[in-house]
Amino acid sequence: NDGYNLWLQYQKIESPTLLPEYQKQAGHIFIPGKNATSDVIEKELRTALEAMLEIAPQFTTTPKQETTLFIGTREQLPAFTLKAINIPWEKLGTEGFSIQSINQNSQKALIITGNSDVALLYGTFEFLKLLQTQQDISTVDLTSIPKTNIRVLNHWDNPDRTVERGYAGASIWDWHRLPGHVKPQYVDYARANASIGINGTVLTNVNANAQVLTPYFLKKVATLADTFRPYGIKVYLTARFSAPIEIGGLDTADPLHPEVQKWWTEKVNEIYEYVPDFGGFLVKADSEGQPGPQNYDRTQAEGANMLAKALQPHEGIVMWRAFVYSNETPDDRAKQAYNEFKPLDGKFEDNVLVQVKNGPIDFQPREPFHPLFGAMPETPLMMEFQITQEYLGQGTHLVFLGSLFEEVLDTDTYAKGPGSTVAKVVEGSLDQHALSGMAGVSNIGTDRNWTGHLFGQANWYAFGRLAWNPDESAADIAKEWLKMTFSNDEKFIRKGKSIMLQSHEAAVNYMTPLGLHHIMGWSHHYGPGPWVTDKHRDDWTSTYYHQASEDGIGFDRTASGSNALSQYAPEVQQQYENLETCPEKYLLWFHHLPWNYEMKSGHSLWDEIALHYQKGVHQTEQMITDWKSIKTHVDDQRYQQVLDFLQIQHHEAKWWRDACLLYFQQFSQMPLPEGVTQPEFSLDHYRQYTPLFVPGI
Ligand code: BDP
Repeated sequence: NDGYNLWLQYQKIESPTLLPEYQKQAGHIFIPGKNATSDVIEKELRTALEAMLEIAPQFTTTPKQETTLFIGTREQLPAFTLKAINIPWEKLGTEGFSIQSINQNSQKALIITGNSDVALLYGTFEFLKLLQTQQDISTVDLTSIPKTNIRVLNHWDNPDRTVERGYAGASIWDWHRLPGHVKPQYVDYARANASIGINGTVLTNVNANAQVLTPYFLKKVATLADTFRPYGIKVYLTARFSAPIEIGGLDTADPLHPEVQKWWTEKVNEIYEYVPDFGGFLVKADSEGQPGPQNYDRTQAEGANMLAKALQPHEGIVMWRAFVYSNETPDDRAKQAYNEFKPLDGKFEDNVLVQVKNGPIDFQPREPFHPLFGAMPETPLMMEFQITQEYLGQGTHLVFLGSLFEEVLDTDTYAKGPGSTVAKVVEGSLDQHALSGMAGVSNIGTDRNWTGHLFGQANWYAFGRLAWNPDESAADIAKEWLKMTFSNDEKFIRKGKSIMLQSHEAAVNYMTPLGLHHIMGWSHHYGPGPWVTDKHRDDWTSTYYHQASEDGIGFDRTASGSNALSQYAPEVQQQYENLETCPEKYLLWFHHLPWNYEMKSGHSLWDEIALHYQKGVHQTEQMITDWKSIKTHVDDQRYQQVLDFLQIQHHEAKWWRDACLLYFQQFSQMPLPEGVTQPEFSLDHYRQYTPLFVPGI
């Protein structure tokens, strides 16, 4: 088992009580629909039920005496089933579904229903999950409605098939052979995404050039869109702001110039000829060298609205990124996106979502939430999480991101008083937005197991589940994923969960404890680099962020420093600026403190930092012990890969600890506290060591 089947393993149900029950329930299936999506439903059921229950289910388009599973919309279900169920049809919208069991002819029947074919597909995957996780299906009554409407993967895939920050091989989009050849992997990609409710995919990198908008590519894009459509997945593309110049032959890309507007309108119309249900554009503008409206002294809203208007007749949307910052702006990088976007609240067209990274810097192991969440009530804000682990051990370290996502979503912005969580902003419920969404920067590549690290699959899974319902718990998601991917055995689940649920904290401990951030190796971001300094961009160096010197460590973002804190609601400000109430996990994000500052534990700050690094190392050791203890529940191939990677992770956790402590010790001039292992090598050794490989490729 190389992991290709992800969480859709459909392992044989061994339980002597559940197996006959499931066999009885799923043996005769009514699916009246005859279209591409109902074909997909039928195919998935055949595959899954044959593998799990060793039966070949009988399908029918007219209800029969022996039918025990009914899959249809309100219009399609037979009248006697409709009478027996109680469905909130209005609330389901187009994607929500219900599964209910009824008594019918002295036997149990299960009804899977919703208002669209795709809702039925989602319901079918949920039904299969009930079997995969070995639930009692004798009395099911569940309704599930997505809380966000745009749930998309962002592929940072380039036309040449390299993947920006990709650690699982090359891009799965084989542009060269498209549209001629549709790889079976595209279908499995769509299945996997549909099974967790993802309904869109941005095929191209935010830094991609404008070629993706030319007919040569659009033909290929159309084939992918055709492949994904039955699964309810729309395609989106990145739009390089200067495309009118680069592929349109104009001499400007000024969003207020009529020629430019005309060019985009025609380009959009052309795209819809290839892809009639094209989703829209994702745009990175005025950031890290990408062109944007600033080049013409226009605002981000003027840039976004120009594209939005071109898309409006087709009901397309614009996802306009808030990741705008510049090293030429003297202000703290953490403040720049807010400064740029906050004044534009209410100025965006209705079909624009502003896509905001979870934290104000850049996908660090831990960041406080981005201050824009809650600060732009008139604008739908879309969450951007990074599933690919750029700053989190990439394709090698086991870090379950469900915990990170949950931590951010659960945080209270206090924008409208207590309870104004980031999740509510993202769902649109806080400010009553019709449009809402979540984006995840994909970790998928051509590796047989898709994500490099097998547990990277769990991060893709967790993203989908949280995009559907941002209030879901990471622990529940971990449990579900473990059951579907490996085993339902209780001991396995207990240990597996313990590995997953401590893994994020472990990585924070051995990389960037207590609010430290951006101290990774230059450019590749793998491994420690607290010494990185004196580069062409100050805001990409480590010394900019940790500010370590003899007098202490940490970035002062209170009023005595950059005052980034002022961008949060007063309740958050007060909590974080006061050393008594600032959560220690954010301490050095907001405060610059002396090495001997006394922590709540009674330790000095220096000792506490050192002990956190040590703890992180210890946690990786524990993860290995836990994994070894569940060997018998995992097939050899997947067991060994995870074990090897855990051992590398443990080794590298020590590398992080030793390099960072030796570096910071130059300033603290304090000895390592008891319990912290003395580094094996000198600081010079660590400084000279740079990975020469591209991790994971
Ligand atoms: C940073 C990455 C860079 C991306 C950028 C972005 O280092 O490769 O292009 O984010 O989000 O994390 O645009």
